[in-house]
Amino acid sequence: MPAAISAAIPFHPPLGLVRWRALHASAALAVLVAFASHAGGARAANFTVAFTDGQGKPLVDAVAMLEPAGGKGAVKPLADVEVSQAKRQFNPRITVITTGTKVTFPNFDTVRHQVYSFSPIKTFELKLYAAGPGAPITFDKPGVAVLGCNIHDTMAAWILVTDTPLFALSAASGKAQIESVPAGNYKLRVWHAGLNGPEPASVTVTVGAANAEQAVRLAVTLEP
Ligand SMILES: [Cu+2]
Repeated sequence: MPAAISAAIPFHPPLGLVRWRALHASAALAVLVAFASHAGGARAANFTVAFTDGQGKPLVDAVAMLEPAGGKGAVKPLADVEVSQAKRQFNPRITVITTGTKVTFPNFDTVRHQVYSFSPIKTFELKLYAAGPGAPITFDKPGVAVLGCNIHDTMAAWILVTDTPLFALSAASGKAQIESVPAGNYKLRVWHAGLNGPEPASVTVTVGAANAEQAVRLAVTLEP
């Protein structure tokens, strides 16, 4: 193995690169060589989306996703994802996972819950259960699953299943930072639980070697 390749490995491996390595070992090697040939190091940058709502205020819990313009590849499932119930609420209320991820629904309340989803990407109902780990559910299709509880009508949560490992959820600042994005052209998709109707149209963005920020305003007026 040439020295340049092993020298490139200590750089933060972009998530997309890890995926590529799993899929096409030879292709990933070629990418690593290309990275090593650039004096500045790995060509990856942080891509931040600054979300605002209909009033122009920072929008929390919005999701930014980058899909390679050349088409989607396979993604690895995430590990140890939980949507718990505590104080008769789901926590977290918004969860983003990659396709194939198993999610458990532990109950930390003394009351029993009955978690369900009628969403087309995953329809399920967990039988009434008391404190405990709950059964894992595998989310094997991309899209949005809306969760509810048959006992407590006010409980609601959303699981967004995506085919790209390049995603981020916005903080209270409205900013969603996707880290270590390999340089290239991407389709930027956005989502928020408070949006009515279909997902907003995607836009094409180019990620280079420098960190970049993109402003996105979503017509969300009410928190979900
Ligand atoms: Cu409940």
